[in-house]
Amino acid sequence: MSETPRDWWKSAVVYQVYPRSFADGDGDGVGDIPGIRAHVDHLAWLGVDVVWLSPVYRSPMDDNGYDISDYHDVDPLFGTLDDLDGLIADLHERGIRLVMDLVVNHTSSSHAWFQESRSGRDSAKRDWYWWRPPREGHVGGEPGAEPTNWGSAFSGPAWTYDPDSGEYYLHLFAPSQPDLNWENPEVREAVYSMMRWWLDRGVDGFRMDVINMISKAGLEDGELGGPGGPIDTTTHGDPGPFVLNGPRVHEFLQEMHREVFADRPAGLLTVGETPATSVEEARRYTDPERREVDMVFQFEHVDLDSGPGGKWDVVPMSLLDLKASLGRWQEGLADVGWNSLYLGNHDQPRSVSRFGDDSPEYRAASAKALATVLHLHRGTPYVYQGDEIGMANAPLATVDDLRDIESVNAHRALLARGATGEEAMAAIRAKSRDHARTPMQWDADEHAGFTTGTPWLPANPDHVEVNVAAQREDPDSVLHHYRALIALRHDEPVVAHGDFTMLLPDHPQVYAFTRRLDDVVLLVVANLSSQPATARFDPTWDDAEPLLATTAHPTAGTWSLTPWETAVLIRR
Ligand code: TEU
Repeated sequence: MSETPRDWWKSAVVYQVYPRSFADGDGDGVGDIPGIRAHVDHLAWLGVDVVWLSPVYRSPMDDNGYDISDYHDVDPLFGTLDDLDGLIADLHERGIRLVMDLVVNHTSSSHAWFQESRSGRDSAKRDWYWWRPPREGHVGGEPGAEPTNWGSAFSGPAWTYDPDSGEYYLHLFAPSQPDLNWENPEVREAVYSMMRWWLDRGVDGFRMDVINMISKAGLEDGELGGPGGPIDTTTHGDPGPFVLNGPRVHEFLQEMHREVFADRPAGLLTVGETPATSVEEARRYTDPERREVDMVFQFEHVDLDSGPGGKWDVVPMSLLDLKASLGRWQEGLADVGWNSLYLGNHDQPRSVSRFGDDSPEYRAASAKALATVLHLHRGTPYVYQGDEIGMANAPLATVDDLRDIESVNAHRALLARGATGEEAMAAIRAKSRDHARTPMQWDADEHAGFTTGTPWLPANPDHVEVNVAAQREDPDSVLHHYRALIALRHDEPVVAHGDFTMLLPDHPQVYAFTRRLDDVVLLVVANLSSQPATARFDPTWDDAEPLLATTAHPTAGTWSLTPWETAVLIRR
């Protein structure tokens, strides 16, 4: 791999595996590493270059593995370190790299570091986490005694009281996810040494969970009543300004690069998950000269359907907003920096339900149209498991259908705020992370071929129609379309390296753009609506070479597009 170009990931496509829901090898109803190994040929057939594996480390699983209690072992639910070595070898044999999830803003409260830290105020690791006395004039444990008014992303306060030592610890997520104190150099060295251990073991990089939260600007009360994302700011202050993109975050990432990556050959990938990050900030994170990370996950387009009340205040999103947002990111990172391209992941509803039309009539067409638009942007596309067959949202009829800690807690908080049961479920149904976590649909069998046991979350009933086995047989399927898009990125340098120009920014139905590299120009046109659309483009495109089973035929520059129809043309 020593001859790999430094920016190899520009022509790569990443596939995200959420291990709990991908494939179950041992029949206990939970996906595992042997299950993934049984399906690596699916990934190779699809043609992806990299697998990002969501956490498989030892964990109490309060947040499905994003609460890690041992960074150096695999949780028995998912298998063993040997299984993981086997998976790395299986993938490498097929030319696919493996990127691990790195969750180091916080650990699990069961991690030995935290156990030691909480053992008393004199503990040698006390300062590895954020411990603070109760607010002045208050008695610890009483409401309002928290050191700041911050809310946590999973409802309730961001501080939990420890009666034994009389102090609170900070957790921006669940109480079982205490935040590490990156100000302490011992913490940073422990993280870097763990990362080196994994690279030495053969992994090819990291997707860094909420890495823009590791530097805290100060512990002061946050604003009440503002947007606050997942935080209920009617009851708690917004920690955002104090914890997002904090004063030392770039210094820490540069240090990490020096300590972990600088001396290793090209071929590794670093991607930072960075909620609430602006284009300007993203340029700083991904400017190759600065040596921080290769690319970021930004959140602007997945927050467009959040109203003034935050994540659960669901508002309609227009295609014009989506184009304006993604277009601004294309422009902002045109000359410096690099973006990850995604419409869904394990934290988001299914993209075909949210941005497309998941009715039987348009599910396949809209899944293909969204994929076409996304994959042909400038940036590195991420395929979330199941998106390649157009998997849709789960029914989620009642609160009993929810499993995710965020959804379960948000449901309770919405009721406490005065929402009716149906109002609360409507918000959850629009945004729940559980939608993305139903079992991968391999075939039409009872549990979609995911498990021989009872799945931890039921398979979406639509798996009898929507599954990998059926789509492999159908050259016109969503699955074959994804495969063709991935191949196109590998084969046509303009897709990876060309510049980007948005066309028709004010067209309410059509998403269109060109990509250009030297003399090669690609035109992408997509009707992202369930009604017919017309659009006009330069008539010189009339006779251009069609790619990707394009069927639309323009006449003198005028295009008539059926619902969700796309066209991709190339001129050389
Ligand atoms: O997510 C961080 C994040 O900002 C959100 O996407 C998160 O899901 C939040 O609840 C939005 O409402 C990362 C992981 O991807 C997520 O699965 C973890 O739960 C979270 O960090 C904590 O580790």
